[in-house]
Amino acid sequence: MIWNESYECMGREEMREVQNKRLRTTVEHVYHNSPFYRAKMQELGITPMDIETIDDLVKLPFTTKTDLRDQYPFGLFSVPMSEIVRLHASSGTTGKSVVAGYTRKDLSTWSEVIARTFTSGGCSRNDIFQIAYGYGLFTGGLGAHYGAENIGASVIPISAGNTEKQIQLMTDFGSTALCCTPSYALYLGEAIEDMGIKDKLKLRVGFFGAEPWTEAMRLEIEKKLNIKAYDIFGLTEVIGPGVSYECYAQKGMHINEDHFLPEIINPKTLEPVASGEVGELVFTTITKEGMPVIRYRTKDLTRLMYEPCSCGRTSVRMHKIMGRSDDMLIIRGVNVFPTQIESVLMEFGETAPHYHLYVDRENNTDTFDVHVEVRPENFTDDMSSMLNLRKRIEARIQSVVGIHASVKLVEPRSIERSIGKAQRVTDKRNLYKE
Ligand code: DLL
Repeated sequence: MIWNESYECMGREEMREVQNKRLRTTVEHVYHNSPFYRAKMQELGITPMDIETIDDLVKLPFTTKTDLRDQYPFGLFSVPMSEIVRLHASSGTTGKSVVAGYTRKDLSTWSEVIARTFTSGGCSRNDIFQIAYGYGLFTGGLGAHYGAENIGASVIPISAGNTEKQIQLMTDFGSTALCCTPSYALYLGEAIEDMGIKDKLKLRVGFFGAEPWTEAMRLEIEKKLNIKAYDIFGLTEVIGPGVSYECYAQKGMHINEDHFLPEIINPKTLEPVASGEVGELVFTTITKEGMPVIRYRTKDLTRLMYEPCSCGRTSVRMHKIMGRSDDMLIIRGVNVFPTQIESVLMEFGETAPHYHLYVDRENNTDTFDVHVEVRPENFTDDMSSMLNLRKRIEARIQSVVGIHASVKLVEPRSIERSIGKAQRVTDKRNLYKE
Protein backbone atom coordinates (compact mmCIF):
# COMPACT_ATOMS: atom_id res chain seq x y z
CA MET A 1 0.00 0.00 0.00
CA ILE A 2 1.22 3.47 -0.75
CA TRP A 3 0.41 6.04 1.88
CA ASN A 4 -0.42 8.97 -0.33
CA GLU A 5 -0.57 7.81 -3.90
CA SER A 6 -1.90 11.15 -5.09
CA TYR A 7 1.36 12.93 -4.30
CA GLU A 8 3.92 10.16 -4.55
CA CYS A 9 2.84 9.06 -8.01
CA MET A 10 1.64 12.35 -9.47
CA GLY A 11 2.54 13.29 -13.05
CA ARG A 12 5.52 15.67 -13.29
CA GLU A 13 3.48 18.52 -14.76
CA GLU A 14 0.82 18.15 -12.12
CA MET A 15 3.47 18.10 -9.38
CA ARG A 16 4.99 21.26 -10.84
CA GLU A 17 1.63 22.99 -10.54
CA VAL A 18 1.35 21.95 -6.89
CA GLN A 19 4.88 23.19 -6.26
CA ASN A 20 4.34 26.52 -8.04
CA LYS A 21 1.28 27.23 -5.97
CA ARG A 22 2.85 26.18 -2.67
CA LEU A 23 6.03 28.12 -3.38
CA ARG A 24 4.03 31.28 -4.04
CA THR A 25 2.12 30.81 -0.77
CA THR A 26 5.35 30.22 1.18
CA VAL A 27 7.08 33.27 -0.29
CA GLU A 28 4.05 35.42 0.56
CA HIS A 29 4.04 33.95 4.06
CA VAL A 30 7.70 34.66 4.81
CA TYR A 31 7.65 38.07 3.15
CA HIS A 32 4.81 39.19 5.37
CA ASN A 33 5.63 37.30 8.56
CA SER A 34 9.40 36.90 8.76
CA PRO A 35 11.37 40.12 9.20
CA PHE A 36 14.47 38.08 8.39
CA TYR A 37 13.28 36.95 4.94
CA ARG A 38 11.58 40.22 4.18
CA ALA A 39 14.88 42.04 4.74
CA LYS A 40 16.78 39.48 2.66
CA MET A 41 14.33 39.81 -0.21
CA GLN A 42 14.34 43.59 -0.02
CA GLU A 43 18.12 43.53 -0.17
CA LEU A 44 17.83 41.68 -3.49
CA GLY A 45 15.07 44.02 -4.65
CA ILE A 46 12.44 41.29 -4.98
CA THR A 47 8.88 40.94 -3.77
CA PRO A 48 6.49 37.96 -3.82
CA MET A 49 5.24 39.25 -7.19
CA ASP A 50 8.55 38.17 -8.73
CA ILE A 51 8.00 34.53 -7.80
CA GLU A 52 5.50 32.82 -10.04
CA THR A 53 6.89 29.37 -10.68
CA ILE A 54 9.63 27.14 -9.33
CA ASP A 55 11.86 28.43 -12.13
CA ASP A 56 11.96 31.68 -10.15
CA LEU A 57 13.54 29.94 -7.16
CA VAL A 58 16.98 31.10 -8.29
CA LYS A 59 15.93 34.70 -7.64
CA LEU A 60 15.47 33.98 -3.95
CA PRO A 61 18.21 34.37 -1.32
CA PHE A 62 20.00 31.40 0.21
CA THR A 63 19.74 30.54 3.90
CA THR A 64 22.71 29.10 5.78
CA LYS A 65 23.44 27.57 9.16
CA THR A 66 25.16 30.85 10.06
CA ASP A 67 21.89 32.69 9.43
CA LEU A 68 20.16 30.31 11.80
CA ARG A 69 22.85 30.78 14.40
CA ASP A 70 22.64 34.56 14.08
CA GLN A 71 18.88 34.38 14.50
CA TYR A 72 19.15 32.12 17.57
CA PRO A 73 16.84 31.05 19.06
CA PHE A 74 13.56 32.00 17.34
CA GLY A 75 14.49 34.65 14.76
CA LEU A 76 13.49 32.50 11.81
CA PHE A 77 10.03 31.66 13.07
CA SER A 78 7.30 33.02 10.82
CA VAL A 79 4.37 32.65 13.21
CA PRO A 80 3.76 34.00 16.73
CA MET A 81 5.21 31.82 19.47
CA SER A 82 1.68 30.94 20.58
CA GLU A 83 1.31 28.87 17.40
CA ILE A 84 4.51 26.90 17.94
CA VAL A 85 3.71 23.60 19.60
CA ARG A 86 7.11 21.85 19.43
CA LEU A 87 10.77 22.80 19.47
CA HIS A 88 13.73 20.71 18.34
CA ALA A 89 17.40 21.57 17.99
CA SER A 90 20.64 20.29 16.52
CA SER A 91 24.30 21.30 16.70
CA GLY A 92 25.38 24.60 15.32
CA THR A 93 28.92 25.31 14.18
CA THR A 94 29.93 26.75 17.56
CA GLY A 95 28.27 26.69 20.97
CA LYS A 96 24.75 27.63 19.90
CA SER A 97 22.31 25.09 18.54
CA VAL A 98 20.12 25.46 15.52
CA VAL A 99 16.50 25.61 16.64
CA ALA A 100 13.41 24.49 14.73
CA GLY A 101 9.82 25.34 15.67
CA TYR A 102 6.72 23.49 14.45
CA THR A 103 3.07 24.48 14.33
CA ARG A 104 0.40 21.83 14.75
CA LYS A 105 0.06 21.65 10.96
CA ASP A 106 3.85 21.22 10.60
CA LEU A 107 3.72 18.25 12.97
CA SER A 108 0.96 16.74 10.91
CA THR A 109 2.99 17.24 7.70
CA TRP A 110 5.95 15.64 9.42
CA SER A 111 4.07 12.56 10.52
CA GLU A 112 2.67 12.25 6.98
CA VAL A 113 6.08 12.32 5.29
CA ILE A 114 7.45 9.80 7.77
CA ALA A 115 4.39 7.65 7.25
CA ARG A 116 5.23 7.59 3.53
CA THR A 117 8.75 6.53 4.48
CA PHE A 118 7.47 3.56 6.44
CA THR A 119 4.76 2.47 4.02
CA SER A 120 7.29 2.56 1.18
CA GLY A 121 9.18 -0.07 3.17
CA GLY A 122 6.05 -2.19 3.24
CA CYS A 123 4.98 -1.35 6.81
CA SER A 124 1.43 -1.04 8.11
CA ARG A 125 -0.66 -1.18 11.27
CA ASN A 126 0.43 -4.77 11.66
CA ASP A 127 3.99 -3.77 12.45
CA ILE A 128 5.69 -3.29 15.79
CA PHE A 129 8.14 -0.40 15.58
CA GLN A 130 11.16 -0.24 17.86
CA ILE A 131 12.25 3.40 17.82
CA ALA A 132 15.89 3.38 18.87
CA TYR A 133 16.75 6.86 17.63
CA GLY A 134 17.37 9.26 20.50
CA TYR A 135 14.27 11.02 21.82
CA GLY A 136 14.58 14.64 22.92
CA LEU A 137 15.82 17.66 21.05
CA PHE A 138 17.14 15.40 18.26
CA THR A 139 14.43 14.92 15.63
CA GLY A 140 15.06 11.19 15.08
CA GLY A 141 13.10 9.70 17.99
CA LEU A 142 9.91 11.76 17.99
CA GLY A 143 9.92 12.10 14.19
CA ALA A 144 9.91 8.34 13.64
CA HIS A 145 7.53 7.86 16.57
CA TYR A 146 4.67 9.93 15.18
CA GLY A 147 5.14 8.57 11.66
CA ALA A 148 4.82 5.02 12.95
CA GLU A 149 1.75 5.90 15.02
CA ASN A 150 0.28 7.60 11.97
CA ILE A 151 0.26 4.34 10.01
CA GLY A 152 -1.31 2.65 13.02
CA ALA A 153 1.72 0.57 13.96
CA SER A 154 2.45 -0.33 17.59
CA VAL A 155 5.30 1.83 18.78
CA ILE A 156 8.01 1.01 21.32
CA PRO A 157 9.55 4.38 22.29
CA ILE A 158 12.73 2.89 23.72
CA SER A 159 15.11 5.64 22.48
CA ALA A 160 18.81 5.03 21.82
CA GLY A 161 21.22 2.92 23.88
CA ASN A 162 20.76 0.24 26.52
CA THR A 163 21.56 -2.54 24.09
CA GLU A 164 20.64 -5.41 26.41
CA LYS A 165 17.16 -4.02 26.93
CA GLN A 166 16.78 -3.30 23.20
CA ILE A 167 17.46 -6.94 22.41
CA GLN A 168 15.26 -8.22 25.19
CA LEU A 169 12.26 -6.15 24.06
CA MET A 170 12.96 -6.92 20.44
CA THR A 171 12.62 -10.61 21.27
CA ASP A 172 9.82 -10.41 23.86
CA PHE A 173 7.63 -7.90 22.00
CA GLY A 174 8.39 -9.31 18.55
CA SER A 175 9.48 -6.01 16.97
CA THR A 176 9.19 -6.15 13.20
CA ALA A 177 10.66 -2.74 12.29
CA LEU A 178 13.73 -1.05 13.71
CA CYS A 179 14.55 2.66 13.50
CA CYS A 180 18.03 3.83 14.57
CA THR A 181 21.32 5.02 13.15
CA PRO A 182 23.00 2.53 10.81
CA SER A 183 26.00 2.24 13.10
CA TYR A 184 23.76 1.35 16.03
CA ALA A 185 21.93 -1.18 13.85
CA LEU A 186 25.24 -2.83 13.11
CA TYR A 187 26.16 -2.79 16.78
CA LEU A 188 22.85 -4.42 17.68
CA GLY A 189 23.35 -6.94 14.87
CA GLU A 190 26.71 -7.92 16.25
CA ALA A 191 25.39 -8.32 19.79
CA ILE A 192 22.51 -10.45 18.49
CA GLU A 193 24.92 -12.58 16.51
CA ASP A 194 27.09 -13.09 19.60
CA MET A 195 24.05 -14.13 21.61
CA GLY A 196 23.04 -16.57 18.86
CA ILE A 197 19.39 -15.48 18.97
CA LYS A 198 18.90 -14.26 15.40
CA ASP A 199 16.27 -16.95 14.84
CA LYS A 200 14.16 -15.66 17.71
CA LEU A 201 13.70 -12.24 16.09
CA LYS A 202 10.71 -11.16 14.03
CA LEU A 203 12.47 -8.13 12.58
CA ARG A 204 12.04 -7.77 8.84
CA VAL A 205 12.79 -4.15 8.07
CA GLY A 206 14.87 -1.21 9.30
CA PHE A 207 14.90 2.55 8.58
CA PHE A 208 18.34 3.95 9.11
CA GLY A 209 19.72 7.44 8.70
CA ALA A 210 21.00 10.57 10.46
CA GLU A 211 24.55 9.70 9.39
CA PRO A 212 26.30 8.50 6.23
CA TRP A 213 26.61 4.78 5.60
CA THR A 214 27.94 2.72 2.73
CA GLU A 215 26.45 -0.04 0.60
CA ALA A 216 28.86 -2.44 2.34
CA MET A 217 27.34 -1.47 5.68
CA ARG A 218 23.88 -2.02 4.29
CA LEU A 219 24.74 -5.56 3.23
CA GLU A 220 26.21 -6.31 6.62
CA ILE A 221 23.21 -4.95 8.51
CA GLU A 222 20.82 -6.85 6.24
CA LYS A 223 22.76 -10.07 6.84
CA LYS A 224 23.27 -9.69 10.56
CA LEU A 225 19.67 -8.74 11.34
CA ASN A 226 18.08 -10.66 8.48
CA ILE A 227 16.13 -7.58 7.35
CA LYS A 228 15.77 -5.17 4.47
CA ALA A 229 17.63 -1.98 5.42
CA TYR A 230 16.37 1.33 4.06
CA ASP A 231 18.19 4.65 3.98
CA ILE A 232 16.21 7.66 5.23
CA PHE A 233 17.32 11.26 5.09
CA GLY A 234 16.44 14.55 6.69
CA LEU A 235 17.66 17.50 8.68
CA THR A 236 16.33 19.54 11.57
CA GLU A 237 16.30 22.81 9.64
CA VAL A 238 14.00 21.36 6.98
CA ILE A 239 11.79 19.19 9.25
CA GLY A 240 13.84 16.24 10.60
CA PRO A 241 13.73 12.71 9.15
CA GLY A 242 11.17 12.32 6.36
CA VAL A 243 12.67 14.62 3.75
CA SER A 244 13.47 11.63 1.55
CA TYR A 245 13.34 7.83 1.76
CA GLU A 246 14.19 4.71 -0.19
CA CYS A 247 11.62 2.42 -1.75
CA TYR A 248 12.14 -1.33 -2.23
CA ALA A 249 14.27 -0.65 -5.33
CA GLN A 250 16.89 0.92 -3.01
CA LYS A 251 18.15 3.09 -5.87
CA GLY A 252 18.21 6.51 -4.28
CA MET A 253 15.84 8.27 -1.91
CA HIS A 254 12.50 9.65 -3.11
CA ILE A 255 12.13 13.27 -2.05
CA ASN A 256 8.79 14.39 -0.62
CA GLU A 257 8.87 17.16 -3.19
CA ASP A 258 5.31 18.27 -2.61
CA HIS A 259 6.73 19.62 0.68
CA PHE A 260 10.46 20.12 0.08
CA LEU A 261 11.77 21.56 -3.18
CA PRO A 262 15.29 20.33 -3.93
CA GLU A 263 18.02 22.06 -5.92
CA ILE A 264 21.65 21.12 -6.49
CA ILE A 265 24.15 23.95 -6.63
CA ASN A 266 27.87 24.29 -7.10
CA PRO A 267 29.00 25.14 -3.54
CA LYS A 268 31.67 27.50 -4.85
CA THR A 269 29.80 29.47 -7.51
CA LEU A 270 26.36 28.93 -5.91
CA GLU A 271 24.98 28.40 -9.43
CA PRO A 272 22.69 25.43 -10.17
CA VAL A 273 24.62 22.47 -11.64
CA ALA A 274 23.58 20.72 -14.85
CA SER A 275 20.81 18.16 -14.38
CA GLY A 276 22.12 14.96 -12.78
CA GLU A 277 25.44 16.41 -11.66
CA VAL A 278 26.80 16.20 -8.13
CA GLY A 279 26.71 19.30 -5.96
CA GLU A 280 25.33 20.73 -2.75
CA LEU A 281 21.75 19.93 -1.87
CA VAL A 282 19.52 22.94 -1.20
CA PHE A 283 15.94 22.80 0.08
CA THR A 284 13.04 25.19 0.09
CA THR A 285 10.13 24.12 2.28
CA ILE A 286 6.82 24.85 0.56
CA THR A 287 4.25 23.86 3.17
CA LYS A 288 5.85 24.69 6.50
CA GLU A 289 4.32 27.42 8.65
CA GLY A 290 6.41 27.66 11.82
CA MET A 291 9.86 27.92 10.34
CA PRO A 292 9.83 27.78 6.56
CA VAL A 293 13.32 27.85 5.04
CA ILE A 294 14.11 29.33 1.65
CA ARG A 295 16.97 27.78 -0.35
CA TYR A 296 18.56 26.26 2.75
CA ARG A 297 22.11 25.11 2.01
CA THR A 298 22.43 21.66 3.58
CA LYS A 299 26.15 21.30 2.73
CA ASP A 300 25.35 17.68 1.86
CA LEU A 301 26.69 16.55 -1.51
CA THR A 302 24.55 14.41 -3.78
CA ARG A 303 22.83 14.37 -7.19
CA LEU A 304 19.21 14.23 -8.27
CA MET A 305 17.68 11.52 -10.42
CA TYR A 306 14.59 12.38 -12.43
CA GLU A 307 14.29 9.05 -14.30
CA PRO A 308 11.20 7.02 -13.41
CA CYS A 309 11.70 4.49 -10.61
CA SER A 310 10.72 0.84 -10.94
CA CYS A 311 8.49 1.21 -7.83
CA GLY A 312 6.10 3.49 -9.72
CA ARG A 313 6.71 6.61 -7.68
CA THR A 314 7.26 9.64 -9.86
CA SER A 315 9.00 11.78 -7.25
CA VAL A 316 12.57 12.83 -7.87
CA ARG A 317 15.22 10.77 -6.10
CA MET A 318 18.48 11.85 -4.48
CA HIS A 319 21.55 9.64 -4.49
CA LYS A 320 22.93 8.45 -1.13
CA ILE A 321 24.77 11.38 0.45
CA MET A 322 28.23 11.45 -1.12
CA GLY A 323 30.04 13.87 1.18
CA ARG A 324 29.87 17.31 2.76
CA SER A 325 30.98 20.65 1.43
CA ASP A 326 31.91 21.72 4.97
CA ASP A 327 33.81 19.96 7.73
CA MET A 328 30.89 18.67 9.79
CA LEU A 329 31.48 15.20 11.23
CA ILE A 330 28.72 12.89 12.41
CA ILE A 331 30.04 10.91 15.35
CA ARG A 332 27.79 8.34 17.03
CA GLY A 333 24.90 10.10 15.33
CA VAL A 334 25.82 13.51 16.74
CA ASN A 335 26.72 16.36 14.39
CA VAL A 336 30.10 17.70 15.43
CA PHE A 337 31.87 20.72 13.98
CA PRO A 338 35.63 20.96 14.59
CA THR A 339 35.04 24.63 15.43
CA GLN A 340 32.84 23.60 18.38
CA ILE A 341 35.69 21.52 19.80
CA GLU A 342 38.09 24.35 19.16
CA SER A 343 35.97 26.82 21.11
CA VAL A 344 35.80 24.40 24.04
CA LEU A 345 39.58 23.90 24.00
CA MET A 346 40.12 27.64 23.89
CA GLU A 347 38.17 28.06 27.12
CA PHE A 348 41.04 26.37 28.95
CA GLY A 349 44.03 28.59 29.59
CA GLU A 350 46.30 25.56 29.98
CA THR A 351 45.94 24.35 26.37
CA ALA A 352 47.40 25.84 23.19
CA PRO A 353 45.36 26.35 19.99
CA HIS A 354 46.97 23.30 18.41
CA TYR A 355 44.82 20.23 18.24
CA HIS A 356 43.91 17.30 16.03
CA LEU A 357 40.73 15.23 15.96
CA TYR A 358 40.86 11.51 15.18
CA VAL A 359 37.69 9.64 14.28
CA ASP A 360 37.59 5.92 13.63
CA ARG A 361 35.22 3.00 14.04
CA GLU A 362 35.92 -0.01 16.24
CA ASN A 363 33.41 -2.79 16.86
CA ASN A 364 30.81 -0.72 15.02
CA THR A 365 31.15 2.17 17.43
CA ASP A 366 32.73 5.47 16.52
CA THR A 367 35.84 6.41 18.45
CA PHE A 368 36.63 10.07 18.91
CA ASP A 369 40.04 11.22 20.16
CA VAL A 370 41.01 14.81 20.69
CA HIS A 371 44.74 15.50 20.89
CA VAL A 372 45.57 18.92 22.22
CA GLU A 373 48.85 20.55 23.12
CA VAL A 374 49.41 21.78 26.64
CA ARG A 375 51.10 25.17 26.92
CA PRO A 376 54.81 24.87 27.86
CA GLU A 377 54.28 26.65 31.18
CA ASN A 378 51.50 24.22 32.08
CA PHE A 379 53.08 21.01 30.88
CA THR A 380 54.17 18.99 33.90
CA ASP A 381 55.12 15.51 35.01
CA ASP A 382 52.53 15.77 37.74
CA MET A 383 50.15 13.09 36.53
CA SER A 384 47.30 14.09 38.79
CA SER A 385 47.16 17.67 37.56
CA MET A 386 47.28 16.47 33.92
CA LEU A 387 44.56 13.92 34.63
CA ASN A 388 42.45 16.60 36.23
CA LEU A 389 42.82 18.89 33.19
CA ARG A 390 41.96 16.03 30.83
CA LYS A 391 38.81 15.17 32.79
CA ARG A 392 37.69 18.79 32.85
CA ILE A 393 38.08 19.12 29.07
CA GLU A 394 36.24 15.85 28.48
CA ALA A 395 33.37 16.96 30.73
CA ARG A 396 33.15 20.31 28.94
CA ILE A 397 33.08 18.68 25.48
CA GLN A 398 30.37 16.34 26.70
CA SER A 399 28.28 19.21 27.98
CA VAL A 400 28.72 21.53 24.98
CA VAL A 401 28.75 19.05 22.10
CA GLY A 402 26.82 16.22 23.73
CA ILE A 403 29.35 13.52 23.00
CA HIS A 404 32.17 11.79 24.86
CA ALA A 405 35.63 12.42 23.44
CA SER A 406 38.83 10.85 24.74
CA VAL A 407 41.16 13.73 25.29
CA LYS A 408 44.89 13.21 25.07
CA LEU A 409 47.13 16.00 26.32
CA VAL A 410 50.25 16.12 24.22
CA GLU A 411 53.58 17.91 24.62
CA PRO A 412 54.07 21.46 23.42
CA ARG A 413 55.01 21.62 19.70
CA SER A 414 54.19 17.96 19.06
CA ILE A 415 51.25 18.57 16.71
CA GLU A 416 52.33 19.11 13.15
CA ARG A 417 52.17 22.76 12.06
CA SER A 418 50.71 23.57 8.69
CA ILE A 419 51.76 26.25 6.31
CA GLY A 420 48.42 26.38 4.54
CA LYS A 421 44.92 25.46 5.67
CA ALA A 422 45.32 23.42 8.84
CA GLN A 423 44.33 19.77 8.49
CA ARG A 424 42.80 19.22 11.90
CA VAL A 425 40.78 16.07 11.33
CA THR A 426 41.67 12.49 10.49
CA ASP A 427 38.54 10.47 9.79
CA LYS A 428 39.40 6.86 8.98
CA ARG A 429 35.81 5.66 8.62
CA ASN A 430 35.46 6.32 4.88
CA LEU A 431 31.72 6.58 5.25
CA TYR A 432 31.02 8.32 1.99
CA LYS A 433 32.74 5.63 -0.10
CA GLU A 434 30.52 3.29 -2.05
O1 DLL B 1 19.86 13.61 11.40
C1 DLL B 1 17.48 13.87 11.03
C2 DLL B 1 17.35 12.41 10.85
C3 DLL B 1 17.00 11.61 11.93
C4 DLL B 1 17.52 11.83 9.60
C5 DLL B 1 16.83 10.25 11.75
C6 DLL B 1 17.33 10.48 9.41
C7 DLL B 1 16.99 9.70 10.49
P1 DLL B 1 20.22 16.53 11.97
O2 DLL B 1 20.67 16.07 13.30
O3 DLL B 1 19.83 17.95 11.80
O4 DLL B 1 18.97 15.72 11.49
O5 DLL B 1 21.37 16.18 10.95
C8 DLL B 1 21.21 16.43 9.58
O6 DLL B 1 22.66 14.57 9.07
O7 DLL B 1 22.51 17.35 6.84
C9 DLL B 1 23.25 15.01 6.84
O8 DLL B 1 24.57 15.53 6.84
C10 DLL B 1 23.15 13.93 7.90
N1 DLL B 1 22.22 12.86 7.49
C11 DLL B 1 20.94 12.70 7.84
N2 DLL B 1 20.44 11.57 7.25
C12 DLL B 1 21.46 11.05 6.51
C13 DLL B 1 21.58 9.91 5.66
C14 DLL B 1 18.90 14.35 11.33
N3 DLL B 1 20.59 9.05 5.46
C15 DLL B 1 22.44 15.95 8.82
N4 DLL B 1 22.78 9.72 5.03
C16 DLL B 1 22.26 16.05 7.32
C17 DLL B 1 23.81 10.56 5.22
C18 DLL B 1 22.59 11.88 6.66
N5 DLL B 1 23.75 11.64 6.02
